[in-house]
Amino acid sequence: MQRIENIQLATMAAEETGYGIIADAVVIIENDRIYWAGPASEAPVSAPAELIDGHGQLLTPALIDCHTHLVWAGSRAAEFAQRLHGASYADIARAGGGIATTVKATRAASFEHLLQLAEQRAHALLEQGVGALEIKSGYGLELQTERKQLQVARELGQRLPLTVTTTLLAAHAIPPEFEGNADGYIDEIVNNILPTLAEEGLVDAVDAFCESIGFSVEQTERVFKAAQQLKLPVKLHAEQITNQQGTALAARFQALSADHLEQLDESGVKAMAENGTVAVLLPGAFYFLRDTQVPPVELLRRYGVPIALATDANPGSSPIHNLPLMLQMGATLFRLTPEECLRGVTINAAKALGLSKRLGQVKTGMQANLALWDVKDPAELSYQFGVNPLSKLWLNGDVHGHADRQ
Ligand code: DI6
Ligand code: FE
Repeated sequence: MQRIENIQLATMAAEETGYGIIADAVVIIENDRIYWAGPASEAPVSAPAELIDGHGQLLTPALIDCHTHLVWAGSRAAEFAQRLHGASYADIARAGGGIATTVKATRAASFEHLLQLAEQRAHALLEQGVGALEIKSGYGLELQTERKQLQVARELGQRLPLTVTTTLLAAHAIPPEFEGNADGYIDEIVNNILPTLAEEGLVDAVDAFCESIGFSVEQTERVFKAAQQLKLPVKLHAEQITNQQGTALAARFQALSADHLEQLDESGVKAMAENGTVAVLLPGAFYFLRDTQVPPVELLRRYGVPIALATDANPGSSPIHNLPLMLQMGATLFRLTPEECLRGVTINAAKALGLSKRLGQVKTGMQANLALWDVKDPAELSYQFGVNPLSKLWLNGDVHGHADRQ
């Protein structure tokens, strides 16, 4: 047992808003679980435990990055330079670059090389206090490479103390083999790629890119129906560049989340609220693509849609492996409050992954994924950027990484 004392605790357990602060708290860890968490004055006398003095620092759930494309090879720096000469993200995609560039490099890369690249990125997140992350495929666009990406994701979850969930994003772009035949590729996904990889236990959720430069609502629906038959939850890249009404479709399939959402309208927000779909906002992609249309945060608030924040770490639209930066960008670019930002990478991120029974809050019975921060006010986590305030990280009850600064 470990007994953490002398801490300010942000349980993040309040249902609607806020941090769920307990000014002088105790948290008791037994093996990989939280045995007890609450005010020091009510703490049980525990069995002999290792005492940890938190020195008045802030304890929160370990952070969760609920939308990443971490497994990829190659570089898109040259395309970034093209964008600086005036080409748009969509122009580059239409000219055969963009996602297709990364698909070529990822198909050619060995499992070991992909693993090495992804491990470096995941390790960077771990050092920032991230304890769980979602990893999407989508740079293979054929069975073998989609499998390779998901296997790398699973292997990362074995090698590192991170909780990794996998999402099949085969419907990310049309592969060269199916050029001009998007429906043929959707056939291949629903008849072969999805059932095969689901059978192999590699798929925790299914995603698609519903967009003018991606897949139509009808094509997305076919993928969702196939996922539903396999009893897999869905999520969607929706209303990022144009409004395709993909969010309403996702909500109809009780999607865990709809992500990006810059172009989302009120009917989509309403559909999300009615179906418990989380809004995953991705300020890194908004920033890197120099988008100007901010997601409808006020509407999301008004309808009570839970908001999560994630890196969208990927080589094309968000080459950013930094979740704390997303808190600051969530606040500066989307005007989220610091409470909303922290909820966005804890309780609401857990909801977006379907893991809210285990992760994202500090309460009895949850996985002991905890982060201790050398800050007094939790708003510091959305305010300062560039100095790492993490002083201790527990994952599954074990202390990890980072220098212990106490
Ligand atoms: N939307 C995004 O922002 C990423 N994928 C997607 O569907 C971008 C992926 C890339 O450009 O490589
Ligand atoms: Fe994405």
